Amino acid sequence: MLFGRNQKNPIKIADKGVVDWKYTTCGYCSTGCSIEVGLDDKGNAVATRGVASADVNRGKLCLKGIFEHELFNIPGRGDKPLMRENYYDAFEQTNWDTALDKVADEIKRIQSEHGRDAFAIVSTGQIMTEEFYTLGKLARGVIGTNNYDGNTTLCMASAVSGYKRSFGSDGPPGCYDDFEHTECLLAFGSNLPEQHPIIYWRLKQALEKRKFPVIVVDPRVTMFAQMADIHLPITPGTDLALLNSLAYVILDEGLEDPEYIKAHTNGYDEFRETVQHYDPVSASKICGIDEDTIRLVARTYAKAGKAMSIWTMGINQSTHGSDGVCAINNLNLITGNIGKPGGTSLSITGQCNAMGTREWSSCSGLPGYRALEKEQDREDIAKFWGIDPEFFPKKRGLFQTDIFPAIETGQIKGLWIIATNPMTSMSNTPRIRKILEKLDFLVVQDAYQDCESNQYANVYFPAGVWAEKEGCFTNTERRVNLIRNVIKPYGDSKPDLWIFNQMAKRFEQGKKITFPETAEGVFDELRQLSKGRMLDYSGMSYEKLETQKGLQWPCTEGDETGSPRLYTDGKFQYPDGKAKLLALPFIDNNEVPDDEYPFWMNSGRVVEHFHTRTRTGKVGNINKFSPTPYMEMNPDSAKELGIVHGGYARLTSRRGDGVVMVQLTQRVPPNMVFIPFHFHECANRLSLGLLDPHSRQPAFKQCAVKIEAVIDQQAAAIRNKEARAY
Ligand SMILES: Nc1nc2c(c(=O)[nH]1)N[C@H]1C(S)=C(S)[C@@H](COP(=O)(O)OP(=O)(O)OC[C@H]3O[C@@H](n4cnc5c(=O)[nH]c(N)nc54)[C@H](O)[C@@H]3O)O[C@H]1N2
Ligand SMILES: Nc1nc2c(c(=O)[nH]1)N[C@H]1C(S)=C(S)[C@@H](COP(=O)(O)OP(=O)(O)OC[C@H]3O[C@@H](n4cnc5c(=O)[nH]c(N)nc54)[C@H](O)[C@@H]3O)O[C@H]1N2
Ligand code: SF4
Ligand SMILES: [Mo]
Repeated sequence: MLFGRNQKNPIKIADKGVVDWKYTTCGYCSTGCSIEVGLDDKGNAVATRGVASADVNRGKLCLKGIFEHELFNIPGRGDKPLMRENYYDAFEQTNWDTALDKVADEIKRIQSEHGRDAFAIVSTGQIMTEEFYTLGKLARGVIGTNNYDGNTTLCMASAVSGYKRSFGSDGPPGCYDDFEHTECLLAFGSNLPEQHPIIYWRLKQALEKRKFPVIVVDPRVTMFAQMADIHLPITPGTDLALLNSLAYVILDEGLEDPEYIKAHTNGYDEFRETVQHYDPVSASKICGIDEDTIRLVARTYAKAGKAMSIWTMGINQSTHGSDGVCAINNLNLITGNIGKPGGTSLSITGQCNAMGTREWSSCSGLPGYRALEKEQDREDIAKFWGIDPEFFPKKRGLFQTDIFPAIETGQIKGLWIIATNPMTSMSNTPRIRKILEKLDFLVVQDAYQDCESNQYANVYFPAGVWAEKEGCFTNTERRVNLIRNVIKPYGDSKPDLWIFNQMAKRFEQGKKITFPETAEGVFDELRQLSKGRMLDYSGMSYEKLETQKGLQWPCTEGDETGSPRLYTDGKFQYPDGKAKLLALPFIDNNEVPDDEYPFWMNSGRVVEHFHTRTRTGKVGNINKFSPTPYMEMNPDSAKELGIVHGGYARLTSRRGDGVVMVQLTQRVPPNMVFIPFHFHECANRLSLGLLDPHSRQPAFKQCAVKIEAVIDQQAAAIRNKEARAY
């Protein structure tokens, strides 16, 4: 007789009928995993697998990558361009020429009636670098609007701003290989196991070979916090006070690296003066971490010899996000932990190509980390594009989070949204809805026509998605990866590059500038424009990117391969080559819980979903893990309010309300709830999103709510349906 496992059927791996595997790169998060998509004999994408020889993922993929081939042909994809007079009319299908002509005419009309900047463009971190560069050329060189920005203002803006303030330039200095060398890892507001599962796997690999302390700062007991040696459950929005206090202990106990400070930094005296106010006893009252733990962490970090910090949205999405980033950089500068293996200040990026937009989209300036404010940069780009430098503005225009209020005040009349879904992803969506309704003209360019923002569009452009196109993404560690075109775009949708090129042809300026038709042709312009610069691409080619599975910039002409780290020689991008130690007083300016709204509302992500779920919400094998809007709540607080596990609750903030299912868990403290922001029905109907003064990034993670049990589940369901309809 057979027992146990012998009784079971043997595992069979389904034969998907793959006849060809094609190389590409994952299009979700910024980890940058190399993927192969399997095609059957009819050319359908039927499977995905990780590429074993890729340095980033070494054959591994996370849940989202494993099912990525399913996103091409799912409900909601845009097939034909759509048009309508008013957003409340029904859309009608049209052809590309009519839709493109209409948009070009509306842009020209709005600009001639209200000025060039009255038409705004908001893009993304999720199209190819070549597409970003082309859009920048179109926005800055052809249409000529200065109100051009991207959703990276919701995401990486604080990191960009912090790097610029500390080091004189954007550019994450470290890499994943730093885990193999470090003696201490300090992570702020990052849930690596869920949000960057393969970077986390790289960390675990390093830890298996060699033990080193892992310290996680997060108000929730995340999966990352659970594996950490020390978890610091910080009071939301107070990381800056903690960081100043770590610096206090390091200086007070003489644990700093005086030679490094002297040789490579400016501003020490003022910095020292400011951190004097953050002794551990005073700081613990602000940040909620006891003074002994602050001392222990400071000593562990400073004495490690090689220590690295990583951070993500827990830092960036805060009213002092930029200061938080600078404070992390301060910590690494005073301990001499920049540019050495295992010693770095590494911002973990978000979207697959949030880096590419920073480098090449011209959103905040001009391509290749050039600035509108610099005459030489304006002249160089104008010459390269063949236009008059006077066509460029002399300073950057509004950030995404200021563009929307400028629509409210009537300063901006028309908007083009590309590969982002602000109707779900921006804070205070009841206000965003009114703003979108107020526009004279809205065009939405998205791979999925059912994204919420499209409900307010006059014209919809159906775009190709991910491997329906060709081009590059830059990942967290500055690695430029290639996305090969695996299958042709769905229906009559078109690559974003094609759409931008067609639009350019409809403008006078567009006839002066040349627009390469292929992604590789555009890449060649990037190589030329990057030569000799910090982000040098001149040693790269598509072929080399494919054979080496990505190359890290700088990669100079003649170089066999890329460079894993920046600032290895201690020379920074400020004119005198020194980094800045910045004095950063903590100002408490958040909306905090009070008697009326007694809970913190924290928001973020879960492993199975990506952002506004236009993709993962429709992939059955992923959506099944969390198909319903829900929140994490502490069982003790739930009991007091008569709320049960699996029941429903209504949350109300000063902006709006939302109904969610309740998951009881000790992951959150009694005075906090955590809501995955993936669902349109909840998090951002409530969030406040106060802005960081430097980066203009919203504090998505801090606001106050009240909570009540919802007994009538049917009423809750109707409520959510209504919320969706808006
Ligand atoms: N599965 C999945 N992966 C993704 C994404 C996705 O949507 N789904 N999105 C990608 C993108 S664009 C991004 S930007 C990244 C985001 O990646 P992460 O930033 O790691 O993810 P979040 O869940 O937004 O936030 C991380 C943590 O910040 C904590 N936090 C909240 N407030 C504070 C605070 O005041 N201080 C500190 N120290 N921590 C705080 C939260 O409790 C949360 O656990 O993920 C990328 N990867
Ligand atoms: N409360 C709260 N809100 C948040 C956050 C939070 O932590 N809490 N996080 C913020 C962060 S970090 C981010 S990055 C934003 C993300 O916010 P969004 O950018 O609004 O989210 P996505 O769902 O990724 O939107 C991308 C859109 O592009 C489309 N798309 C995908 N690929 C392509 C393509 O190749 N071409 C075109 N044309 N379209 C494409 C998708 O269908 C989707 O509609 O959300 C922010 N909002
Ligand atoms: S870790 Fe990120 S890049 Fe890698 S497979 Fe998952 S979603 Fe894709
Ligand atoms: Mo992000």
